[in-house]
Amino acid sequence: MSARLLIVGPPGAGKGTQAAVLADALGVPAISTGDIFRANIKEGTELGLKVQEIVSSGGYVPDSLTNAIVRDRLHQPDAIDGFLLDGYPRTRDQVTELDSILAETGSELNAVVQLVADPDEVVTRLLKRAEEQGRADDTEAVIRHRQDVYHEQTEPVIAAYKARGIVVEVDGLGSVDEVSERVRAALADVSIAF
Ligand code: B4P
Repeated sequence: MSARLLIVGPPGAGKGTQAAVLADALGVPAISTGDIFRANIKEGTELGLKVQEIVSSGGYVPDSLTNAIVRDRLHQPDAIDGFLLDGYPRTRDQVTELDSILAETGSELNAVVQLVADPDEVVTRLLKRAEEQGRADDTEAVIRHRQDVYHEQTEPVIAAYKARGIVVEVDGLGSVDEVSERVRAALADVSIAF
């Protein structure tokens, strides 16, 4: 089905994990700005070199760079009829940009899935991922910094979407399957069934 969705939540809430499951079930592309930055860092592209230090330290990449990437990605043919954005928008300026991109195509967001998770539990998850994947931004100090940045810059984004009445809140604790089932049920409640 065609659906235009966002998934948001604090670092480690399970966004990337649930985005993959959800996008697959909906038949839309999952677009993760974090994955795009990591791929560019790995390949040593010009963008990768620009953002490497910012991402490793847990800060946000400047809106001008991030917005341009998402604008380009959303204009690709596979995203015209629907998409699941993972980790974007993360700032108020990015919300404004996404509104403008969608207005150009006469479309709008159907829902925002907010994953909620206890801060200490997510630190545990991310430290486990650090052992498995060795991500530069998964040390405890950087994770705590990412949580602070999320609180300052991304919670206002969620408030803005709540004011529009399109946020569905989902408990992110439990097994991956349990959380997926909660996401499915929460979206069914707002008539997004799959
Ligand atoms: P992201 O890639 O979005 O990083 P994240 O917040 O850690 O989420 P991620 O998707 O990786 O982890 P998840 O919660 O799924 O961003 C990384 C960086 O890129 C940012 O810090 C910033 O520098 C930059 N960036 C990205 N977007 C940007 C934007 N819009 N503007 C500016 N800068 C931007 O999963 C975490 C772990 O939990 C996984 O290991 C997973 O296996 C595990 N897990 C998931 N569900 C679980 C469950 N139910 N139980 C147990 N473990 C679970």
